[in-house]
Amino acid sequence: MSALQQEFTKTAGWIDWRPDPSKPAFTPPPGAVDAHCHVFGPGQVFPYAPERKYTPCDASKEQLFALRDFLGFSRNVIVQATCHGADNRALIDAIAHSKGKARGVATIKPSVTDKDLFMLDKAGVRAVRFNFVKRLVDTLPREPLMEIARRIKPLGWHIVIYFEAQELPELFDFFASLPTTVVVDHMGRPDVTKPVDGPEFSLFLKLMRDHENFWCKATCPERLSVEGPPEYDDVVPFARRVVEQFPDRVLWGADWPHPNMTTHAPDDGKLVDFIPKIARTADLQRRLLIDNPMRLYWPEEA
Ligand code: 0GY
Repeated sequence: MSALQQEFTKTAGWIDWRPDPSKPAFTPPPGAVDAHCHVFGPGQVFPYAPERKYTPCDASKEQLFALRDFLGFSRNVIVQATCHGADNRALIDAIAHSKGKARGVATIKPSVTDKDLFMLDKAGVRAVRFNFVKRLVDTLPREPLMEIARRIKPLGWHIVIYFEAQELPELFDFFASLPTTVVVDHMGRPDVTKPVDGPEFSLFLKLMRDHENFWCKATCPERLSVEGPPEYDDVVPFARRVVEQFPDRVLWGADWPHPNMTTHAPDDGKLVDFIPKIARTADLQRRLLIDNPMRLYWPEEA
């Protein structure tokens, strides 16, 4: 197989995103932000990173914006996925074509220059992502990450961290020492077969409770659920807990195009219908979908 063919061969077992989501029964309030989604390639225009651990199927900005409109959202926060490494061109291109309706979370290397940071900021990036999920990235040394944290702080950016619950005890002190606002992807990926009041999720809640600079995304029932679609009910107690305990520090996102799904292709309409189950009042929904993401990503309009 040639190098070019390899570039476009999707990882075995990977399920494509659904082109035909259902129309959600829940109507997001006007101005709602989908604060966790990705763009992939297209690989012919924005090649995937040589160091990637998986090759996705393409998921373009046009497809993302069409989904945004179909689901009833107004804005996107596009998060750099590991398959693009620290090459943020697809992300920047998507933001540039969003008519101000998208902002981004980039991945950067310690070698990034001040000029690069300035350009990323101008382009609409408002955060960096540190990924600690071992199947997705090689282990990241802490000191260079802390150096990146120090350098992005003056820009007013925050840090998005992605890790799995079993890694939190080891990472806790490092996370607590980060000097900016920190947003945790997918509630720190709890094992939802364990009790919501058990030691594992309690440690995550402690991180949120003791450190007011911590926020989290009440996202990804499709990844965390053991019961599976369409209800993902086993994830509800976890997501409801963070939404109700930290109503001003939670975000929601669809996670389209759902990288690395091997069990099922999530129906994005059903994922939107998860929102009223975890945010049970109009007030909680407004904070989750509008007030909080606007404060973080469009503070000049919030
Ligand atoms: C997600 C999930 C995943 C992948 C990435 O950057 C990535 O490659 O984020 C995952 O496989 O859990 O929701 O962003």
